[in-house]
Amino acid sequence: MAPDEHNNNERDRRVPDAVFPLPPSRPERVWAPSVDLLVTGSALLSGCAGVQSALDPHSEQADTLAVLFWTFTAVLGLVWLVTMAGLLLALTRRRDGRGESAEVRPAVKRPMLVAFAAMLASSAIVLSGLAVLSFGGQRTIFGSGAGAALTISVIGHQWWWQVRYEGDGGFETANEIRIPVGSPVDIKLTTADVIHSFWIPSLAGKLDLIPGKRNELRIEASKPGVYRGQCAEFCGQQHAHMAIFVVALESREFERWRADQAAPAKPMAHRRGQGVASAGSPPPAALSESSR
Ligand SMILES: [Cu+2]
Repeated sequence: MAPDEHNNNERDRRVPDAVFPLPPSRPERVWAPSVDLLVTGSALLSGCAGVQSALDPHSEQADTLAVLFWTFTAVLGLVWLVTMAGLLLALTRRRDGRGESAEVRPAVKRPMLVAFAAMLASSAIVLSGLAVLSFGGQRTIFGSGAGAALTISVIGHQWWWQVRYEGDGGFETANEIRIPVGSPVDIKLTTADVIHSFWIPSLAGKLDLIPGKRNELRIEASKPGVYRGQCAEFCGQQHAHMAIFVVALESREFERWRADQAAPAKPMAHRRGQGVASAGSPPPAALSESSR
């Protein structure tokens, strides 16, 4: 008996098929592009709308940011396509085999110089255009000062938002800001501990809350509704739960709510049965208002 045959027989005795059965043969998976595309497309598109999306703007500031985003995406996407096409052309183009560089061939040198100058000029034009657009957008996004209908202080804490309505009859809320629709509101941002970042994607860009400093942001909702925000700077273990809701109300409804908040607190007996709001969950009253 040959040595290999002996070894095979030994292995067969030690490893019977009953102990290690062969896996059943599986039918080859057929790629279903329609299902895959549907799932991927749905996942991508779900990020383009909703209560927390920079691509679903509901204010002038967020509109400006969305326009900047789509303009940059379109222009830079086009630049990428042209660059890839040029690269592909350079890789696949046949050389004449003489091995001479462009510098020693006058017939090639001039077109190369023209192409180089065109690329340099187009890069300068594209970058300058995007820079002008970007700086122009900042004037809208960070415009503040005269004309604000309301000033609110927001103080970041680990891990909640303290909201203080300034002026006569001032009051405080937690994790919820109510504003009148169509009126500019200035928000002063400070922090009581570490760096946080205030971001309501549907209403404005993000702005950091930095210890020892005060930043200001203007928001103006163009439509009533509830807009979710999120701390956008990692600030500790519960950072992911540090949410805030902006509730945009019609002017009359806002004034009624504001007067109610500024009034002396009612005895607890009248408030029995009402829940306590916490960071990460939308205000029940606000949601019922928005679903009307
Ligand atoms: Cu945070």
